[in-house]
Amino acid sequence: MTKKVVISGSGLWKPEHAISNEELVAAYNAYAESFNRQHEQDILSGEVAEKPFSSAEFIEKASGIKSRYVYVKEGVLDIERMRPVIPEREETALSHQAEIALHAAKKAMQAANKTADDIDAVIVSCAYTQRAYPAIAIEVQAELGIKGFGFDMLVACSAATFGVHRAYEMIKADTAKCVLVINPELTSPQINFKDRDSHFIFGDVATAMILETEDTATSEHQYNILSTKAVTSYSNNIRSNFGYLSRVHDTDPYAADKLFHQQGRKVFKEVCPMAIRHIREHIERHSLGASDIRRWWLHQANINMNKLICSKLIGDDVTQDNAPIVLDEFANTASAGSIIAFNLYHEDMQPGEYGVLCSFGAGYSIGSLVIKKR
Ligand code: CO8
Repeated sequence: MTKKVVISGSGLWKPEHAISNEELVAAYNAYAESFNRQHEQDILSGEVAEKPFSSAEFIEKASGIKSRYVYVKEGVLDIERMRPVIPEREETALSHQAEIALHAAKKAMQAANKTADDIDAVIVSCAYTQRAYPAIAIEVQAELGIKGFGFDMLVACSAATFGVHRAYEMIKADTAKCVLVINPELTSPQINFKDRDSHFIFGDVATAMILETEDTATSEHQYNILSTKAVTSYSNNIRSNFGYLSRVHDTDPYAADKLFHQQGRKVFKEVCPMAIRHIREHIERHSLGASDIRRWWLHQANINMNKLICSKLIGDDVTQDNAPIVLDEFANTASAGSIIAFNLYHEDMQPGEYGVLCSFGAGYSIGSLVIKKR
């Protein structure tokens, strides 16, 4: 008998610190002013490019972002530093990323009515892990007292959906019965706060989901996963060159190319049509049209991308109710955006209603799930 796999709970953890556009722009502009003053002669001779100023109005209009959460605020707005102060912890202490992963995991377990004994696999899937090994997932597994196995995986913007895909397949294949998928998106250490074009884009957050079979699920809100769909297509337009070879390249490990950087316009133009095609093909597999979908939990990178994608799929009737936006409060949280939207906007779904969860971005990568409320 084919097992029906359900999402039986989700969890969202947000840091206690937030930075508004106004605060961020004030710090960046003070930094730019100071930089330009210090390099006045080189700027005049054309050897150094003048730092342009940022604006809160531009950020909100171009991205839909008003604020972002940060794990640590100290240091980010200090123009002598422009990066958070996150002290290295002892090897025997809980790691930063495991800590935020645990916050979201516990909330998802509570929502799904699960204890550690019910879970037999942990996937930590996000844009960056703070170390290569031991896996953050295994550290989380140990902290929670879960038997079985855990592993980390990285797929940038699509890490969360691809992680849920793997959990779905593991349950289908009977290699696990109940899987905890966590997305501890600690993005702030990789943001170039000295770069006007990208300093505003990202925020920190952690999300989690529990997947299991229909026959073990007891939670109030359950969603059958009808199918998953993934595609990747190599692109250099969103990139970070920081990695374990940084030590041996003998180049500046703090250089701008070691941090997140992108060709935002190109990304916009190339990813939107890919995402529209991908979602259409996915729902058509179930003989569903856009009007059959009650809710779209889309990737949260940029409000204008979501508006464009939704208008092509749904038409004029795009609302916060059918395609929720969380960018204003959270900014782009790498892979976690669609899971945040799901977490905040799902309890009113009625049995039998369909939803689409979809991520799109770096790689390029697109991952989607068609789900149905039980
Ligand atoms: N303030 C004022 N003006 C600005 C600013 C600013 N901060 N930034 C740019 N401008 C100016 C530009 O210089 C330009 O001026 P001009 O016309 O004179 O040349 C003008 O504003 C317009 O600039 P753009 O064309 O660049 O502006 P856009 O309207 O395209 O908006 C965006 C820029 C918001 C970046 C937009 O292109 C976009 O969102 N693109 C898609 C981005 C995207 O989806 N990226 C994927 C992100 S990757 C991801 O989700 C996960 C990656 C892994 C995690 C990384 C964690 C760190």
